[in-house]
Amino acid sequence: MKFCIAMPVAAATLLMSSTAHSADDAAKGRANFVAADKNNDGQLNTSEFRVFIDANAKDGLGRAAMVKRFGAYDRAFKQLDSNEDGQITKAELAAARKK
Ligand SMILES: [Ca+2]
Ligand SMILES: [Ca+2]
Repeated sequence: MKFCIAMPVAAATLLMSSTAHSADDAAKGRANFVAADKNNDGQLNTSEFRVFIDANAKDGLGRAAMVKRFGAYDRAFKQLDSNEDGQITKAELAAARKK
């Protein structure tokens, strides 16, 4: 398989963009978010984000499997964390989905 170096970045950008193809996938994504949010603050920190990506990868959501394969968690996190507070909110995920 051939992947260019820019792939992880593209994967991060597209991480959530293709998850809304069906209501079912969107529901899975939301469930994975809640499950990954271990401290129940409605946001994902970097370690919770890894759990979220792994769960999405397992469900075949978006490009999560690609982020996982490339180990591009940090890069994906930085792209999604638009206010750079080290937490990813549902709003930030939703915003990324619209890009
Ligand atoms: Ca959290
Ligand atoms: Ca944030």
